[in-house]
Amino acid sequence: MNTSTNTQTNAQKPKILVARAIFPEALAKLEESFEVRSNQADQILTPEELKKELAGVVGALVTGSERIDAQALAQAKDLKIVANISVGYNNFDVPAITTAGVMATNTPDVLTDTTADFGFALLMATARRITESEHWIRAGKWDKWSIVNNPLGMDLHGSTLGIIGMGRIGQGVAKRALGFGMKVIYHNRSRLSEADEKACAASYVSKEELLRTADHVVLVLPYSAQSHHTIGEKELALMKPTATLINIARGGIVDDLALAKALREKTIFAAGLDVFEGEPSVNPELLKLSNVVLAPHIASATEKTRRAMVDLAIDNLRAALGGKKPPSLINAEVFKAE
Ligand code: 8YV
Repeated sequence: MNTSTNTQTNAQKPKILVARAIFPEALAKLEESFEVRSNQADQILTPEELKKELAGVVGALVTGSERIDAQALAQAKDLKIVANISVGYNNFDVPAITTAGVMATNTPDVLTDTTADFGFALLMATARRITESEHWIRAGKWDKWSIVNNPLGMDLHGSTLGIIGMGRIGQGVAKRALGFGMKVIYHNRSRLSEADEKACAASYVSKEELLRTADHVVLVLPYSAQSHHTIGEKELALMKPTATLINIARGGIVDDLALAKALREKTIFAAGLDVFEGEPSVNPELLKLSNVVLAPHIASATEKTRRAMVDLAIDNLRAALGGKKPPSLINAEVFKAE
């Protein structure tokens, strides 16, 4: 951990924590207004270290890797805001943060299109066996063009796309599917308005119907105790043997062990995963399989979008510490206008 230099001016500056490495220019800008404890080494803090770092700061920029709960906040008596550099905030125990009187914010909107693009990239790579094909070439196995003995995939055009979780990113995936001539069905906690359904040309169906009829299933729902293992053995058994499953949501939404079994036994065709249970560890059973495309949680990872996420988190932090309502405040009840 580093503390910004120039201790003389630091004496008058509010103290903040930047729990993970961020872009140097963004850090330098923060150092103009704050005394910054920053983790440019990017080593994930242990819960004990995080608790210590949060004690004595008024604001913190964190990511999905930092769990913010009552234990982390136990000594954070001056803390006013925890700004997540992430739209998903399942790393936040929101009731505990609210009880501590701390504002919690996330980074919606700025990553919607980048994440939806990636969902589509993963879907295409999975259905058309792109990474498997590359491994095949690199292993020197491509000796001739062949009608039947080449990696044969599944079509996107003319197929049915099933989206579970139809928030901003889910709707972004649906709109992209229109350009591919796909029929879109979706399942969500609540049905979209007629106008939003029309904009995505998407029809609402039950989860069971979606799993039974979709050729490609994309998961874009937030993680919670209720969405844990939304896709397990029972749900995988409903899917077509020709179907693909794409998870750009969160690890834990899919039972990875049950998925590995379905892929191994080819009861579904293939899967594309950007997120994993217990990541960055990946279930070793998945690593043995060629019909799964693996990505290291990079759906929002373009430079432009990651910069926009950091900037929005900083806007949230500056607003909260300046007595203004942060643009993406999760627990509005904590905000008191000064
Ligand atoms: C983040 C994400 O990069 O925003 C989210 O919910 O999954 C990613 O964009 C990741 O959570 C790290 O904080």
